[in-house]
Amino acid sequence: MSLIEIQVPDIGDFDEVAVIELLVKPGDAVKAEQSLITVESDKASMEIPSSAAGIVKEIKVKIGDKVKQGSVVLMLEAAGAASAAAAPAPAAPVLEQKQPLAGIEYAPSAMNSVVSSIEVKVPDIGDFKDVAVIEVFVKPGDTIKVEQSLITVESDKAAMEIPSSAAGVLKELKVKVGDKINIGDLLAVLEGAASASAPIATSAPVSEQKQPVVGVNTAQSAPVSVAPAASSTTAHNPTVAPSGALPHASPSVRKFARELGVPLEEVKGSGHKGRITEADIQGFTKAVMSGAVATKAIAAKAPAGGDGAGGNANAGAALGLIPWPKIDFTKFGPIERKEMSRIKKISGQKPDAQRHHIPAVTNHDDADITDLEAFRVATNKENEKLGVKVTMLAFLIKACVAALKKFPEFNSSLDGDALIYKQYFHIGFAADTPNGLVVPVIKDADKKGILQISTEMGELAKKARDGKLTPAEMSGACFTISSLGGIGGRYFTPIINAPEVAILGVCKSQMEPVWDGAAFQPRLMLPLSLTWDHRVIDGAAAARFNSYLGQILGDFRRILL
Ligand code: CAO
Repeated sequence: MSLIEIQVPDIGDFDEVAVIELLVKPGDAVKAEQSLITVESDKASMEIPSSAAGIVKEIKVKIGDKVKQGSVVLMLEAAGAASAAAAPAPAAPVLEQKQPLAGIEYAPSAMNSVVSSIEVKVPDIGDFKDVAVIEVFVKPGDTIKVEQSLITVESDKAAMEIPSSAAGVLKELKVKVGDKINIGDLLAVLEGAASASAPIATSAPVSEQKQPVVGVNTAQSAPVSVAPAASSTTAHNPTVAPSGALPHASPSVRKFARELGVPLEEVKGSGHKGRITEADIQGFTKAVMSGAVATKAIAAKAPAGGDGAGGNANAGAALGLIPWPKIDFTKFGPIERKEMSRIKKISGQKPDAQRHHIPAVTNHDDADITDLEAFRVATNKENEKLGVKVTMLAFLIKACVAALKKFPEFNSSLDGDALIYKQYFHIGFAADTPNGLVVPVIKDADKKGILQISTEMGELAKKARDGKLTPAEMSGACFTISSLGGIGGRYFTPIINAPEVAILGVCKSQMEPVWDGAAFQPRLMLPLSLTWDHRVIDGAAAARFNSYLGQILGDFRRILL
């Protein structure tokens, strides 16, 4: 009997992985290749097997310890000469013993022709918890490519396809339609030929893995599209068609429908809980082509029988409103009917409903930004070579953070009879994109300077225009600013982006004569429109908030006070 050290083998590129589980204890008899501990990096978790058989004498690590290749895991009393002979040199890599480690796909050099089991886990899907699986694209036996979509999940904010982080043959699918999943959950086990590729982390590589494809723009992408907190008890069940009758379909089915010009809301879904499948789109298209079915657009153009109704005649019925009038506009002249983009539909319908839930009031005011604008222009001149352009909106974000700090109820949300006061300062800004309105969020704006905010705004606005914002980038705002300053107008009434309780609308600044007590002076005045939820904020507080904003914008040094 000899005492041998069992060490951490070659675990690829992972330095200093944390021990998260001890699978054996002193006195246990272990076999060669039996798992001893589980370690986890930010990319993968893996079990470390024993390189020899014997009795565990002493465990040299504990949960939370960081280990790396060569670290001693435990002392083993080797079972007989044969095993002792099989005991590896201290750095004996498990890989050389052809022991696949769960969660890692090995480099060809390490595994030769060994087939490994690869765990595919749910990657970073933003803040979304317990999202429902609504569609499964693959079945056991399928050959899966890296990045191939495996399933679609849907939260109340977005539908997204979850891609595979590895290639291989699908051995086992661990989820089914209706399951709720979270980041890190095991999705599938692939059997990957070791010759496939260099090591690929398969355990939810948050930053390294391609973002899941966001197929449906999020509810929060529109400044007013999130259900108000008061109605959160009737939260959207992702597997049931929402009452607004928005069709349920995966991003790829939506894309397919868009390519064919099929109005999704007119297709009857045959999938789980009425979900529209690709076959439904094909069937609908065939039916239209054969004349068996007419789309609403076709019906509207028909000389007789078509009512040409715009909008949903029943919309608003749930709110007790009179139905939208059905009008045949063709009676008055030529028309063209065009489907609205998905974002427009969301950002149009939900604010409408929300206006009826929230007693919203708007205060208008002006801020004298003469000096601030001069400072902004000078800053941009100085920073020309940095390539960062500072716009008024960056100053507004900073000014709003100061006002939110001074008036915390503006940084709250209703939760039944209670108010949730947020101690973080994430500011959303409405961005106009070719597909409609979205609201990217500058996170922790209180901790960032004007230049950093400007840089982030530029990046987020570009992603918004390219339709590449992730759900996480559109979530979590405390307060939203909707700036039409680059376009024009004087004042408007922005609609609150619930569950936020206020929103600032900003229009184009212009030179105005302002009385200074002795004479009129030309001053650059910025119109501010603050809409607030009267259940949380009262008129006096709103006037103070606006006036404080004006003071800061009038003299930005006040932000330091
Ligand atoms: N007064 C006068 N000029 C202003 C201004 C203001 N309040 N705000 C911006 N400008 C100027 C900028 O300085 C810039 O001028 P130069 O090109 O000469 O430097 C120009 O207008 C364009 O600015 P911008 O719009 O590109 O930049 P921004 O930071 O002000 O706004 C963004 C960025 C993404 C918010 C904006 O492009 C946008 O999409 N706005 C629309 C938001 C919207 O649709 N709101 C309505 C929501 S409710 O339906």
